[in-house]
Amino acid sequence: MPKLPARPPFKVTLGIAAAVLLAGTAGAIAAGGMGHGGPRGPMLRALDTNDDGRIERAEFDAPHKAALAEADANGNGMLELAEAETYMAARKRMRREAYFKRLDSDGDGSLSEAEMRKISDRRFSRLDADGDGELTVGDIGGRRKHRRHMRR
Ligand SMILES: [Ca+2]
Ligand SMILES: [Ca+2]
Ligand SMILES: [Ca+2]
Repeated sequence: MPKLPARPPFKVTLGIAAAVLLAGTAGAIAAGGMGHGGPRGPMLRALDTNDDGRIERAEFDAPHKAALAEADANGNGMLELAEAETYMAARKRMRREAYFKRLDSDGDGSLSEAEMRKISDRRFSRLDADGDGELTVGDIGGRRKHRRHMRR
């Protein structure tokens, strides 16, 4: 019988899966989204595990495999609907929590008016294309041509 290289069991990648989950990497890729940082930045650096500045196919696939391993609660190597739902719900919750923590700059577990004000400040300045402190049809219309975030 020809000796084939043994397929690494999914369990091996569970540690990576946890790290990837925390970084939000696998989900971002799986969803086809690149986040606000664009296709570069922390996400790609996280993928480049051998640090050579390129994402090899194996590096690209690793988070997907890891995500499957993480989501495959009964360990049968397949993703059932219930497993996928649980996994995605958990990811969503983590993302919301991370977002909340980012906004909660004093870390007291609640958002004050000043902290919430930062959200609207940020949205406003994104929309205010010419930076004059007012939103005009020109700001918003002009922006829409170049940016996709208006769809959100
Ligand atoms: Ca690499
Ligand atoms: Ca399964
Ligand atoms: Ca706070």
